[in-house]
Amino acid sequence: MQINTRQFGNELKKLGFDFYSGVPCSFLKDLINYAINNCDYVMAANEGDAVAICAGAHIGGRKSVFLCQNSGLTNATSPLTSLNYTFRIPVLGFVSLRGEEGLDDEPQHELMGQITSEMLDIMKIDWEYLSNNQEEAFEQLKRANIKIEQKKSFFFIVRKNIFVKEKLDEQKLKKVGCERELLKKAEDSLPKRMEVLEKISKLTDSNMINIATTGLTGRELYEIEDLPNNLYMVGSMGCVSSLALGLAMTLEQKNIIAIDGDGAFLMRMGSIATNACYYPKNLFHLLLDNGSHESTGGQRTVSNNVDFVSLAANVGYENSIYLHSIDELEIELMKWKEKKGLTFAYLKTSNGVKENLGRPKLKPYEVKERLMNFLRGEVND
Ligand SMILES: Cc1ncc(C[n+]2csc(CCOP(=O)(O)OP(=O)(O)O)c2C)c(N)n1
Repeated sequence: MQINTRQFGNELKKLGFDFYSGVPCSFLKDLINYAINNCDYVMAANEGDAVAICAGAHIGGRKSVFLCQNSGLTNATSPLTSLNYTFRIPVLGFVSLRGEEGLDDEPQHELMGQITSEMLDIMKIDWEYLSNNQEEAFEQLKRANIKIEQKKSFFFIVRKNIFVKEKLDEQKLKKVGCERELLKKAEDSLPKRMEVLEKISKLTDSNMINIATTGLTGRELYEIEDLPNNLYMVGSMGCVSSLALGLAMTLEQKNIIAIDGDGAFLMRMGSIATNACYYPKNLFHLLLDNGSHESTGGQRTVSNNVDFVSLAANVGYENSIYLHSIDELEIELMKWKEKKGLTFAYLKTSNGVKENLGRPKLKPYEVKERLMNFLRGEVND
């Protein structure tokens, strides 16, 4: 028996799931093809990015589906454990079961075939094997939806040959290119990260949402002013712009600011190609480069040879700008609010942290709930 992929996808749609992100697996290709043909589907560079994109879409009010091969589940563990779990952000997952015992499969899938369900158990994610009986599978979807409504992630493990063939329509990905690239032309003024964040906080209006990367950036933004339109992404290092992408795609009227660090940016650099490919015009991606992992003791990152502005320009960010000072940041941010366009802005900063820097008193999920209420217009700043 097999599931009619189109009817299954439509059933998911009826339950509200129409935003997908993932990295393909041949066992899931028909469901992925359905999603690409009929829903919003973001082709992520890495499964971890996909999880964060889905999380952003959830915060923006969409019900999202994550798809991956079981080999890719390993790439997704950081955001599943330190973003979804920590922030109580549910995602409906479909993970294939390559390497299932008894299946003649490739050697690289052997171990994952044995531990896929255990990995989900360890991550405290509820799961079921997806039935190949369509009626049963629809019932499973209903049960999964209840979990999602309860803000708990739920995964289906998908064996071989479950889905009926669904052809892939021609994919139209727009060729994007950088229209405005501004390279370094003066000395860097090297402000402290806290000074930059103070400026951003001052410029924040009720249409702007600030998402701060892992570590000191979030703590400092919190310390400056704990706004309901801030999110401090305490874990899932490297996922800030992916989460911001999901949010920007679902809330096109809001201005989303992703505040990144060089260590975090380098950890998931493939994500910038995805950001550029979907070119949300309401995303401003700011990279504060202090050349180090300051949050963990100031160890050097490998950013010193990287030309980030050219990099972002070459993957297709519409604007890629070298900032030399906080004043330039203000000018560019104000300009962007008027003109929009996916923007990468780069500012070198110097190290130095305030003594007794606080940590958010609210729990991460409370910060997220507050942001979601804010977005629904239920909280005023
Ligand atoms: C996946 C993962 N690896 C490592 C860490 C530990 N960690 C937290 S913050 C941080 C440094 C981040 O560096 P950067 O993005 O440059 O920001 P900075 O600390 O300099 O502000 C590290 C390594 C983590 N939270 N998650």
